[in-house]
Amino acid sequence: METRERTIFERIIAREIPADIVHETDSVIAFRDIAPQAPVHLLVVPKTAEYATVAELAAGDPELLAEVVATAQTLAESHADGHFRLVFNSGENAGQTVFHVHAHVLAGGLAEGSLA
Ligand code: DGP
Repeated sequence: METRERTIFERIIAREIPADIVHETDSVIAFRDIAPQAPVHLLVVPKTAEYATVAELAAGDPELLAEVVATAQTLAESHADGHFRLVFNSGENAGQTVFHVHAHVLAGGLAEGSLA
């Protein structure tokens, strides 16, 4: 496995820095984004640091990707009306800043908003 720099999400998972954690299992954690872009903006993060992008996760552990998606649905139901946008930024030029795969779950009245 390629050695990667330790990211902020590993430090949140290890409880080295605080986060508003809303859900956790053995394999995934979810917490509120520090800079919300929607009324509900959660991040769903696989605990393993092995995958930087969603494509790597899909290739390496499709069941874990399915758990991330199912978690997004569950959280959209508990935090909003069950409707949500799921965003995976992949690569610097797409706005990815944390290279530990994570899903942005955006919810809470987005119907009038743009996709950007
Ligand atoms: P991305 O740009 O797709 O890599 O998303 C990274 C997100 O992580 C960004 O929306 C802001 C969020 N974020 C960065 N640092 C922290 C932090 O320390 N705590 C929390 N809760 N969110 C963070």
